[in-house]
Amino acid sequence: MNKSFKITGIVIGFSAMAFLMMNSPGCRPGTTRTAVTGDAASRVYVAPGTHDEFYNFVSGGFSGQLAIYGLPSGRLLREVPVFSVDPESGYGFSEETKPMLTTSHGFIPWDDSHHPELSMTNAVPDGRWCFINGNNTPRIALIDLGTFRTHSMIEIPHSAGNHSSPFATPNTEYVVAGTRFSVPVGSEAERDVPINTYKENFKGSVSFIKPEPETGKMSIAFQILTPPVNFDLARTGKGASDGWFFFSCYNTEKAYSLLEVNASQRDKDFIMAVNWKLAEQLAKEGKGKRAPGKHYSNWLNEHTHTVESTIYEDVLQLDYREHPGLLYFMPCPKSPHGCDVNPTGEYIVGSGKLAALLPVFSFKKIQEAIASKDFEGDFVGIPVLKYESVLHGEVKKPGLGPLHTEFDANGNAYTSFFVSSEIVKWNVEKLEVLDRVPTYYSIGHLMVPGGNSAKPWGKYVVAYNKITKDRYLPTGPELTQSAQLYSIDGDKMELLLDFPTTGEPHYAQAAPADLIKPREVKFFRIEDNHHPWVAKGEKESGIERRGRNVHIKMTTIRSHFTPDNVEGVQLGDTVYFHVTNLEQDWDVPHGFAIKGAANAELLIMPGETATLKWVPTKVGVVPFYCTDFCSALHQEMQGYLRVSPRGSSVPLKAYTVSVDAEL
Ligand SMILES: [Cu+2]
Repeated sequence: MNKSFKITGIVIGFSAMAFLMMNSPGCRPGTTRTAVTGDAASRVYVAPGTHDEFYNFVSGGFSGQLAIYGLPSGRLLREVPVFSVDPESGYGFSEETKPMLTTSHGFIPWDDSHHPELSMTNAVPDGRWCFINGNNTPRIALIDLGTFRTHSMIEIPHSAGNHSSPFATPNTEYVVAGTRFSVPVGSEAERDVPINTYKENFKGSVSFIKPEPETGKMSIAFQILTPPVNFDLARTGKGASDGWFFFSCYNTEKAYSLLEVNASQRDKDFIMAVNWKLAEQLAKEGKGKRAPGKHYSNWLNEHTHTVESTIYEDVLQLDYREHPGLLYFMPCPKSPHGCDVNPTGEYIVGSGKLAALLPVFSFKKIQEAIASKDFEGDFVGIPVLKYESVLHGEVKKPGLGPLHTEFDANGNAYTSFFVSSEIVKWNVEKLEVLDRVPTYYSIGHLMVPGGNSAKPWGKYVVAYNKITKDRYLPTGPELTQSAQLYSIDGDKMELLLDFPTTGEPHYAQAAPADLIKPREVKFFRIEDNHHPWVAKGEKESGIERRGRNVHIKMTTIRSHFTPDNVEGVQLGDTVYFHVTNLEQDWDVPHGFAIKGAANAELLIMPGETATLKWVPTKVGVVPFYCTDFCSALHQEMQGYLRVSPRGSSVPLKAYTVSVDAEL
């Protein structure tokens, strides 16, 4: 594979780098043919009827969702709706799910999701939950891997652009949220300030979110306001560095306009080290202050199948200026993106996306430098450790535009290079480059199964790419984005497979199927359904008028609704269809849709109750039907609802007519 350009042995200036960053994708070879070894197909082939080895949890980027693929096949298994409404499942449209997307700004139907993070036990993914960040209206969501549903979501006050998120501590004590944009925080008067007072009035923040181990409900344990920098990514310490957290920061120039240039002036930005065990202790000792900051914590009650919201009015804040030892800065060249901790926890790799080298920091040296106050000064009151004192070493000339690093279990690191479009394998201890493979085209994050954990499963590295150009059949002005699977079993990486993705595959994690499969919920037990409008059998179905609201308790089972005839609804009424799926078998959802609904369908899982709100707009008889092909008589699964003029004397009734009675 010839590379179309190669720059080695020179330090390129910013403008040249910017030029490359803009233009490199177009410089990729203009062919879809790639050197793939002869047996690549057999190594990704998953025979019909057999399962993939890994689940791959891939962010949808600006789709706001989480997509689930099998590896090594690259087959799309499911798209889990998280931050964006989903008409397919009724997520964000049913009355039960609307509260999940409710925030202090009101109902928000979309977000931009970037980084899936599996919950961990002893710094290894445990297969229970997958977290993901909402970037735009700062939130973190928790997806239950028993149901593959969004189970809880928390809003983060005093944050703007929740990019550096949601990375978990070794036993999922916390997931973090570092703000991408610093903003003025505090009272209205403190927030309504000229933008050019950035240096004086703007603040960054990092928040530590606590998921309750039993329920998955989330709350903000504590928050630290920081100098006005932009946080990009983060990783927890583990093993040797357990108790610490590392955040990459850029814009230490404190620019507030034309960041492309103005935030790229300094040779080095920072990685911020947070002693989170100290912060936790300070919080427990009551050393923080509660600051106003309204935010929602939303949680799916599996017994009522309904999302409940808790509204918090304030948040516990710790002031780093009052608590020396909480935060330290390590200089890191240059606009660091990735900030990744190796499996032992001893080494922290900074990936400065405008840097021509990869610095590797030693946690032991960081601790020694802190103990001996080996500082080169401070940045807005936070001690800055001396670069040379905390450095394990630098990987020289690894490639251009390093972004993100993951690890295997054999002491090797894999770093993505956006500008030179490649994955580079290198040895962490020796800092030697071992191998490099091209990607098509511009790789962002990469992922090794378990590659951020204490025990990587390895086997593959997957590139999550932007800008695919000619890899797939064209689809109009926008082409699909893409992932690429490489084997890392041997000394040399080998490209095995390209697969297209939904949305932007920003980042991903993967875990063995055996860790997830035994957890799967097959159906919800009808006895455990405590929805206020549940009908646990057809006899409990019915209809009730409460003023202008009409509530219909309806059941579904193959292949009919009970009731399926409704009369007495009038124009001006609002009708609530509370539909309980009575099935108690795996994979038998029923759907519900009614003509003219300004809404999506309901897709109701076995044993679940869901509610569709409908406001009729015309007099007449309106059909409703099941949308999910459920049996040979699915087409017969239907009903009628009669709408009469307002004030009509038609009595309200709901019924089903048996064969004997009429036909
Ligand atoms: Cu059906």
